[in-house]
Amino acid sequence: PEDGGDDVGVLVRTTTKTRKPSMYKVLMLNDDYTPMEFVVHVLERFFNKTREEATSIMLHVHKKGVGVCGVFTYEVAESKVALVMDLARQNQHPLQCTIERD
Ligand code: TYC
Repeated sequence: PEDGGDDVGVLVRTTTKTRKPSMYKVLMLNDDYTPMEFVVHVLERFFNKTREEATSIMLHVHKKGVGVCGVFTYEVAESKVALVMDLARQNQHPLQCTIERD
């Protein structure tokens, strides 16, 4: 090369590496004792469902044994499960809620 060709180059990254977080389903489990109205209330309060959506999910869980309340990042999913389980315990209902990798 005309100039001697011994330039030292520096690569500069122009984009930022980001990683999409893994998502987790919050699952509601059926049981024989928790009142239907309590489950509907939980779905409205913690999962921002309308009364109609909440009723539909609750009935699905009641019939099939398990249903999805929503899909969240791990920390949000764990936090929602804790809130649901705390309220259920306070009201002496055996309602169970868990998370599963989406
Ligand atoms: N099976 C309960 C009943 O008959 C209702 C119920 C629905 C409980 C959904 C839990 O996640 C649940 N009272």
